[in-house]
Amino acid sequence: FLPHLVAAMEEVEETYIMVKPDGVQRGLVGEIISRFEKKGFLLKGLKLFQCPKELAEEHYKDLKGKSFYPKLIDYITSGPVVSMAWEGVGVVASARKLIGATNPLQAEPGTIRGDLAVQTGRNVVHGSDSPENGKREVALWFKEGELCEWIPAQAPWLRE
Ligand code: IDP
Ligand code: MG
Repeated sequence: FLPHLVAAMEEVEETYIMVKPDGVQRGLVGEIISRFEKKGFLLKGLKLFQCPKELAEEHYKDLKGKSFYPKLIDYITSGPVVSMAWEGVGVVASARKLIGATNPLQAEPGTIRGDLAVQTGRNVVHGSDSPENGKREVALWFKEGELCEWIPAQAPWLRE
């Protein structure tokens, strides 16, 4: 049992990260997972998954009505995605920074989109935009029993 982890419990957030179908087709799964893994966040769930239309619509319900919405649903359901749940203090905002701006041409070099993509409609990765949406999306994409509670061996070397 690691007291320093328990002490930080209140601040712990979770985020839903997804390699979109273009990232999977382009062979970027390992590269993208690796960015979060190396940063030091905790992987709690991971699966290759063909997203049904209803789930894509629920996930992107806030964007319903946008001109690009039908194409977005087609894109997300066009092939398998890699779904991930990551946990950590400040993980939501930090993951958004690692991902970079929505438009890959505006995303900074060093970010996933800045390094690996050229167009908003093919921006390779999703990350939750708030702790509330992180919880909502992890619960939406993962069933009970698909998430692991565990303490990685490196935990004492990541947080004092
Ligand atoms: P985010 O993924 O950076 O949070 P959102 O504004 O939440 O960006 O949009 C969700 C996703 O919808 C984007 O990642 C992108 O795939 C798609 N999208 C957003 N705006 C456009 C657009 O103007 N054209 C095409 N696709 C878009
Ligand atoms: Mg968003």
